[in-house]
Amino acid sequence: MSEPILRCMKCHKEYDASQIVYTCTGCGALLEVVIEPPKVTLKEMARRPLRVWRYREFLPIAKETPIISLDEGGTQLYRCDKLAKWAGIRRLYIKYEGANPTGSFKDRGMTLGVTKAKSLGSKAVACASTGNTSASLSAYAARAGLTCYVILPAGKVAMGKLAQALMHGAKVISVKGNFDQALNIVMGISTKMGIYLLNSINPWRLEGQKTLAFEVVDQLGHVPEMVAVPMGNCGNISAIWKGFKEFQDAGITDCLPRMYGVQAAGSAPVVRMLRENLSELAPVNSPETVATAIRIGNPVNWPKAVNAIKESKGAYDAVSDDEIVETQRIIACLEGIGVEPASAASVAGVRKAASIGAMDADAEVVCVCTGHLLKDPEEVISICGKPIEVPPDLKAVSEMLSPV
Ligand code: AN7
Repeated sequence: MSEPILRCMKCHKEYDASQIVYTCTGCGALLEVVIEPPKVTLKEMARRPLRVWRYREFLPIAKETPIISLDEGGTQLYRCDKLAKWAGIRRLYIKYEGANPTGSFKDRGMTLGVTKAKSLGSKAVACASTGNTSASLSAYAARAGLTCYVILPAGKVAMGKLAQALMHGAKVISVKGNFDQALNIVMGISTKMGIYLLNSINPWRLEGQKTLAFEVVDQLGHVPEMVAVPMGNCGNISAIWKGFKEFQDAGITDCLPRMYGVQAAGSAPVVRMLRENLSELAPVNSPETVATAIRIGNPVNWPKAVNAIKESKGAYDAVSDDEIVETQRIIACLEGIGVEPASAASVAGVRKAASIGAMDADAEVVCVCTGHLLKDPEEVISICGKPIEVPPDLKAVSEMLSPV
């Protein structure tokens, strides 16, 4: 089997796997990992537990490399009949990425990315983050014994995520700017200071994230018609699409889903680009949304996401903060599944598409719910309010209850 390589999406320049490079040194475009489709069946891989590393033949890490892992992946795929009815479609599943070790899908990427960093001999890793990337990277860096630097947009990172980065021992630096500015800074620093960069511009990280597609095929027993994904920096939708394509290339599946990318209305440059048929992304300079995870105005992976949506004959839309918050609450109350606001965007997008006739009522959709409810407790209190306080006696409490 040939070794995995990196290839430029635009000029096709190739790099071998030992080079530390994030974008094409020739033309500046994004790089993609290219692997030879492995000859392995689902059944053979099913001897291993349902986790990211079940699919190791598809993961571009040499067999002898020590893996840095927290047993990520293997997240639940919940069938949600009440939610499907609410959204106006036949069948809806939630792929619950909040069940990962640090509470988001980022862990799938970080097991790959930090394993790679360690195998390349890096001593320090860094990222800019709206929160979850930093929470995940700091945990995996701790496990690997690497120094970790995270650059955050000041005041715009949910408390749970910040708590994680701090407790796992990362050096946390807040900049008085937004995520896009933080990412520019960390990209400059990592090249200059030899610190390994683990934002989703790093194509190795996305290799871990593609396993979500593999798991869905394993859990559902077939390829779903549509996969709805919230988009921020646009790495995840690209990675998931790559996963579905690789399963098809390897002969494991014989069809592909449509990819549905959903952004928050105040932070929707990719949706605007596609809607207005622009040839380049027009960044949003001051992105705003309650879903701080996807408060990103200049997503670096937009070319990959646009490819995923176009190649899959998929769809795209933006949802308002009100729709996001309402959907988050509905998912929690109807199905018992706690997700953070950005995660609810995928389900809100499905409901919107069904209501305007952009999605077949007969569709079967997998919604990727990317992060856990507990990530952003302040948002919860701001929408649900604080609990009612009463004196500590039976009468006062029973007055609050309705008789059954
Ligand atoms: C819960 O942590 O970008 O489109 O710096 O945390 O792959 O960026 C988070 C992104 C969706 C968007 N849902 O994924 C970060 C960061 C949640 C997220 C996204 C994020 P991408």
